[in-house]
Amino acid sequence: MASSDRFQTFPSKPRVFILSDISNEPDDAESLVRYLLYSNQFQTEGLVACTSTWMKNKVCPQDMHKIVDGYEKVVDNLNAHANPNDPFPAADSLRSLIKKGAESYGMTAVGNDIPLSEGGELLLERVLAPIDQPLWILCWGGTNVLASVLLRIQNTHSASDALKLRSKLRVYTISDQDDTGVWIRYNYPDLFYICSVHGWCQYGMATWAGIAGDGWYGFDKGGPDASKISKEWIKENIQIGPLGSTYPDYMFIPEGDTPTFLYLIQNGLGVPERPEYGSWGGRYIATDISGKGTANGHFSDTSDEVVGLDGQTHKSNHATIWRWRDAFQTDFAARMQWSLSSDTSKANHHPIIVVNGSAGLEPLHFELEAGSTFKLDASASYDPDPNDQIAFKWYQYRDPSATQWSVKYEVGHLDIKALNEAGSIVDVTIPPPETCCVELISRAAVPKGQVLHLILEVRDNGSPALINYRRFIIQTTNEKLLGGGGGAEAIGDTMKDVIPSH
Ligand SMILES: [Ca+2]
Ligand SMILES: [Ca+2]
Repeated sequence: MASSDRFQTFPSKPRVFILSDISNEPDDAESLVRYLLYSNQFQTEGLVACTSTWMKNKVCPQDMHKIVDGYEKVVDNLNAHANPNDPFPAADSLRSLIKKGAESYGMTAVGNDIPLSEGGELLLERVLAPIDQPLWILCWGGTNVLASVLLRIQNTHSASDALKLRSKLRVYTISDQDDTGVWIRYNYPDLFYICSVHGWCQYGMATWAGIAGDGWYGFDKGGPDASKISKEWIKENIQIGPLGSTYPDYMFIPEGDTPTFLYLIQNGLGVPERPEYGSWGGRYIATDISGKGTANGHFSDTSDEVVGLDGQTHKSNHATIWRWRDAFQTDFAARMQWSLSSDTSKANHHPIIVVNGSAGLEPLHFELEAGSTFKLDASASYDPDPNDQIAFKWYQYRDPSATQWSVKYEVGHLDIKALNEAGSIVDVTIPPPETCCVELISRAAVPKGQVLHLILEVRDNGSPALINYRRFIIQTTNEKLLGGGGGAEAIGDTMKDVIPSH
């Protein structure tokens, strides 16, 4: 039997505040069910029912309560599968965070003389709390609760204090679902704001649709595997037990809002402060690179190149999410099993990755000279389930290193060589300077070149099989300024011998 103190720990928990237009259609309820199965790795600070263009004049906090009632029946079971250091929150503590947002649409709830809703008051309190850790505001519907609080802060603080308060906020919105999204981006361009921006209601364009929208919206045909988002799979694996039975059947697509917290899940893959690094919640990139850096501002769509189910390479913003679908659906199903029984021998638990003596989930950073070789040793990794074996897969995640659309012309290759049969120890060779440490157009050698991303994926053989990740972020260096030459002043001249002519 697994000993619970060997289960994954979460020493730091992102602060999360959810704004949800729950019950405009079933999908927010579905997302909340999944969220609660991860709630021991978050510090939940608000669950606010809000409006959107799909439900303009009412809010439905009572439907959050129904799901928390289901959660209450399983929380003891869930705790049997959690490390004792990181228990799931009590149902009553979650209930106390459920509030109503404004019961009106968009900007009609935002103005100097318009009082804050009770959800707005709670959000304001959490923004003003003297805590340095960022507050993640996950927007599953309209954003007028957030807009009203930002305006209140502007009206009651000096410009510099308001800016400082905003600098603690991290927003991930599921497109614009009312007229306050564009107002927020226009008035507060400093706000860290992840959002696919596209024509009004053109949701098939949005990155988040990659969670499950390929069939409904008709993108990336043949690429994503739809087997684990079918109604049958969901019925069998998710709609089970007291919590799972609160998961409604989907109408359009399941869980369009879920990428907001898939992005924050602590599995070693994502780095929340860096949307361009990619995670289960997708990959986004700064819209404005004028020098504000990556700490704030708007992050919008980018793409990944992924080999799909059909064996073809698909390149799209949606692929930044659907590439992980098998893993995040399997993870969801495994956690729903936790809700059914406190017997740890009847469920699977995540492998724990230990690399070069480091057992956390945070990325490991290296500065390594172009052309050099270094060793990574993950052989101390283990699985807390006594009978599980673990397998190691190392790969370069190339897309986050590219500054241009053409990953294949731009990003150097890491050479990865297994040193033992298990594949738990590898030698990694950094590409030569001419491919990772020269400026794109001038081809001048630079002392610090590309940042390369290496992922270790450790999978167990439990049922269903679970994955944890570790990310290695490698700043390439070029002390002797080697490898330069052959550039020009214009990109076309530089690339003319590289790009095949037609
Ligand atoms: Ca929603
Ligand atoms: Ca296991």
